Amino acid sequence: MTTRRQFLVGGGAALAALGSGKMSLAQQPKRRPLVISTWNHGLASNERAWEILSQKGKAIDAVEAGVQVAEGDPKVSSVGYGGWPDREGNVTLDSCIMDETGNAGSVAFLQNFKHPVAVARKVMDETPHVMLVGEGARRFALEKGFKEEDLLTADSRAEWKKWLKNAEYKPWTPTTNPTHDTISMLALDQAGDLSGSCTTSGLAFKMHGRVGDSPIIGAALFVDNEVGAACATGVGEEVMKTVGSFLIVELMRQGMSPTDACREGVNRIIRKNPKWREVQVGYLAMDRHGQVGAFAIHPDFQYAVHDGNENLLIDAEFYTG
Ligand code: SD4
Repeated sequence: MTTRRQFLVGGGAALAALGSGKMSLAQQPKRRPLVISTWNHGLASNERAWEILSQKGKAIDAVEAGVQVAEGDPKVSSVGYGGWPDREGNVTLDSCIMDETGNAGSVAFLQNFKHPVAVARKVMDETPHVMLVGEGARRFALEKGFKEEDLLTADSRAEWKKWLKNAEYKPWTPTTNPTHDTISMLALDQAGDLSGSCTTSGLAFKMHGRVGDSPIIGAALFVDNEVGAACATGVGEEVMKTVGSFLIVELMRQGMSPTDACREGVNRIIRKNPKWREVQVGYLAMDRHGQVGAFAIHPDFQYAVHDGNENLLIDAEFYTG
């Protein structure tokens, strides 16, 4: 029988067991550097991050460079260039980044820049603020030398035209749009520092101006170097309402394993929202020792883990009632 796990690149049983949550905490190797990211486009993004981590680079540089691979790939229909547009045909981007000191930068509702995560990094490094949105974010990006470009591709325009025929809006569910996947990434570097990033074009065919969880520190991403880091993908409204990534890091602080903390993050959504069956959310977490975990509402969530020996795509555990 063909299982998703046969997509593993490399094939290490240890990493696979770790990802499945079937390995006890005591059994999990304490490793660094390490990088994890959401969905199968995480594999290529992890490779780029690894180039930096393996040369003793900083986690913050690795997570910024890593997700730019997905941002620049026109085949990834939910991030950056080639991302599916809003109802009016505009590709609008949300992104954030957070480092080991608790510094963070973020952009929301940004249009026409291929690498919003790089703009978010500049917000973090070169302004006294955390978040810039819309026109202000655009002006800032131009000042910093980023070039505007049309991010709609022939394929994403065709998808939008197809959608316009019925113009029926349903937030993404696993069965209606399995390809709609944000990239979120967490890394632990050789020095033992954690960082994370997240970047997306958001839910396809959303209302113009809609901002999801992806640029919201504490929702789609949170890093606390003393404890660990967490990140999210899926229907952002659910993640925002439960402040998912912050919750998961706080649960790890109280002693929960990364997998158990992610499971509780999902349980919060399920307990609060009677329509939880209609939405997908997936969480990833990593503690400061390099132990990782993941959990999703529905079964289709995969994540990529690179520890230098292997770069594996792993099926996350999911809610079974
Ligand atoms: C959003 N969280 O804009 C993003 C979408 C996403 O996989 O993660 N899709 O709500």
